[in-house]
Amino acid sequence: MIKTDVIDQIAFELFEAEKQKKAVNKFVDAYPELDEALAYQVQEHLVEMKCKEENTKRIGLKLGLTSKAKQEMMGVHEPSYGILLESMQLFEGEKISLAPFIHAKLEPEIAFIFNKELKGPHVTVADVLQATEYIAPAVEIIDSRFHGFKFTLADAVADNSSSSRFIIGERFYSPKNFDLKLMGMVFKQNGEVVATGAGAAVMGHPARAIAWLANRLYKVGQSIQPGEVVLSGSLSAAIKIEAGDHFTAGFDGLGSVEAIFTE
Ligand code: 0L1
Ligand code: MG
Repeated sequence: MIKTDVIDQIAFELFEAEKQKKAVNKFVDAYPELDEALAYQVQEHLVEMKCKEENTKRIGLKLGLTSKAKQEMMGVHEPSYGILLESMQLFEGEKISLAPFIHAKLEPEIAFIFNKELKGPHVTVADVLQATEYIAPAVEIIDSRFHGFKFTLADAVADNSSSSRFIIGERFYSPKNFDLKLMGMVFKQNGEVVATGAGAAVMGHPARAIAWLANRLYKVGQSIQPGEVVLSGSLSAAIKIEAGDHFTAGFDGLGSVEAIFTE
């Protein structure tokens, strides 16, 4: 198959999998040519299709696979990124129906909101912190379109890095008063602690993940734009969501963000 056909075919299958709520098998077996570079092209095409269908637009980006444990599990040394669309943003306090998801999980993350363009190839942690207008507590709902969350890095990248929805807490803070690598996090499901973490779980420092993103985007002629939001990557393992669940993710000094789920 020629390259554009492969891109179209995989993007279409992922688009339909999400729409029909029907998981698919990973693609690398059927399409051995699916490497990371091609996967980002599939992701771009998939995002274009979603923007058209949902009449929405890009409002930021997310990082995935930012923890050492997850990278080791996948046999990779780098994180991945995905695109956040306006239609993916949910708000604290609204009850979230599980109806649109295949097998959703929740991740506690730190949201960065930028007031300047962040453009590679030499962005540092200091540059990220300088360009950050605000940080805020956040949770990401991930929902892989692959059976059992079983995929290679290229599959996950094509699937927009398993992105689905996200909620950003309502209070925003300047990053200047925090040491983000030491920021503690307590993740509760129905009042019970299900995970704890610290900022350093995200590549040693959450801003390092953002610097990686800006430098990686440079390779495809892109940058992080002023006003965009970036989700850092999870401070703990993702937790499976069940109907009726009430989650809170509390971050030292930032307060907490909650998410409530129904059938
Ligand atoms: O946000 C994430 O860390 C998810 C990245 C893609 C891999 C996965 O679904 O676990
Ligand atoms: Mg995430």
